[in-house]
Amino acid sequence: MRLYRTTLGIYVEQDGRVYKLTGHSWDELVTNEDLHGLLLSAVERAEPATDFESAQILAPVESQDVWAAGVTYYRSRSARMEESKDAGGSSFYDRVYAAERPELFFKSPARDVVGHRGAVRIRRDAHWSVPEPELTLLINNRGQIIGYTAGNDMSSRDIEGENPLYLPQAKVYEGSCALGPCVLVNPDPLPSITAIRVEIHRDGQVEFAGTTTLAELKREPAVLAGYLFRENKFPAGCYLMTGTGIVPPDSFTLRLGDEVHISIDGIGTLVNRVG
Ligand code: DO4
Ligand code: MG
Repeated sequence: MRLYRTTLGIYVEQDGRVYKLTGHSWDELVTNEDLHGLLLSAVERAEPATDFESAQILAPVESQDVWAAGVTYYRSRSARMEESKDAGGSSFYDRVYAAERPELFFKSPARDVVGHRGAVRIRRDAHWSVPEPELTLLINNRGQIIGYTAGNDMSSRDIEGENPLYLPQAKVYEGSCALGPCVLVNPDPLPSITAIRVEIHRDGQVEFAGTTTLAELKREPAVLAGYLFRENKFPAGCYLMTGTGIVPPDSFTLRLGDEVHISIDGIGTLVNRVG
């Protein structure tokens, strides 16, 4: 079942039909004891909605801040070791990839999350910017993974490569985090064959395309969520991006006007223009 937050309210999609969900705020749904069960019984009682097509999709967020995991794919480890070799990156990225404790960092307050068809941004003081397509977990206030969405962890590679202490500036700025288009509500882990794809469109052509699968993700989503909830409380739940396994070649940098398409099996495609 897929859950959409829109300008006309909250909708559930099941087996190609869309139903309007009334009487619940987004935060109430995220913190419900049994969201999957609630949606199943709502869909059984409801008539298919007729106004979904005229609704504008919003970011699937009310009070959920976004955190992110890093260096969870071998491709990310190698790209970062290379970009930061003058700053000693040949050892610390390798060490965190192998360590028991994952890299976790704060990515975005709820208010700044960009939704499907919104504009993401590249920093004006960066000259090497990339999207990071990431499976993103929706975690309830009890630390349980209740759903999945597609995420874009926009990053400035020159800034993070210069010095690891610049990571927050490379990662956390206005327009740096996009989520959507919906949440796949599924209490079960996703299969390892789940594909994550990105296409970057420029002037009507595909400038870069890449793909990976969850089989390449080194850490279990539940383990990442467990580390995030150690010594932290999230009364409205939160999102956790699980890291990127797709890094464009070093010659690539995003430009204004590019369009980033991130597709994840079972979820759909998140599209954002660089504005
Ligand atoms: O350590 C830098 C950030 C890593 C990251 O965002 C990723 O691997 O996706
Ligand atoms: Mg990332």
